[in-house]
Amino acid sequence: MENSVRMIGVPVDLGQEQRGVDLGPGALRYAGLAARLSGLGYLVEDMGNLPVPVRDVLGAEREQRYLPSITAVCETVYRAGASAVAQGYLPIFMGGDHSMSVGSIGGVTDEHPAAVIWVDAHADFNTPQSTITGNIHGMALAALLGEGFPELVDVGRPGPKLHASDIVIIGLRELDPQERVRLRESGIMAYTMRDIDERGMAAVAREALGRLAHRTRLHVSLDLDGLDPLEVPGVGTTAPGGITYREAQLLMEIIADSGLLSSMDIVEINPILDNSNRTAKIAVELAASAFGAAIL
Ligand code: B3U
Ligand code: MN
Ligand code: MN
Repeated sequence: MENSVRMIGVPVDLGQEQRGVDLGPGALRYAGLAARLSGLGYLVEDMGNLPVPVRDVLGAEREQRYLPSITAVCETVYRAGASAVAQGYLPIFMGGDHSMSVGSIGGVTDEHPAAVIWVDAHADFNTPQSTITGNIHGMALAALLGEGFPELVDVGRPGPKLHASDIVIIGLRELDPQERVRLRESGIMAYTMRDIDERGMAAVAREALGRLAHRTRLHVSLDLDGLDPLEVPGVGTTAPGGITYREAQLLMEIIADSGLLSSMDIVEINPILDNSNRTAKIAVELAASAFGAAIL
């Protein structure tokens, strides 16, 4: 793939209730993301943060779960992603919460389709009807498939951005009741923690890539809550029994071997809940592995 990386900060915290996720881009910068990737031989450009409204001044939107602002942010993210790809960069979107992926994945598929590996404890497959919390970060994947708020479905270009067959979820362990039914009916392949426990991450990762082999570009959407909260305490919605650091490393290394990685999201890091920026440091190591940092 290309040899130039563009870091794009998206300090959005409007898709969920915890404060602090907006500090994710800074945490990744302080953890040395740019230096780590340039050490691997990439040309790294940090374009700074995209403008995101501060929730404290959005009182009037609270009832709407900040849908207008999230939509506007995702439109901006979409354009940044589409132009990064058009200019030959591999974009890394630094969240912020997972709602920003409506823009990032929309944008990177503006010209060419891509497959998506969605690493997450959750499926983010709710609609406004199925959600219990009302949080829009729990609806991001559904919106990318054309379901839910029309404003989100139509970010960047009208309609769905992905087919069910373009997606695999890895690390799944928490679903809302109606979300479970929706996910089953969608045909999306999801590897749960049980699959990883029974079969091992190597088998899961290879099978996942095999299912996505009809695409020549791969976007990795890394929600840090897919990992075990004992290893990454700095996330807002923790779910016990997650992917270990070693399993996550192996997944990223197998992704690197595919040579298909074309873009990445790193989302849901909450430095306020973290322990000395540990979660962002782990995310930097995982990104480095995905971008080809093998030991030998
Ligand atoms: N499914 C729940 C919980 C959740 C989704 N994404 C995260 N948490 N991080 C919801 O709110 O839709
Ligand atoms: Mn998520
Ligand atoms: Mn999650």
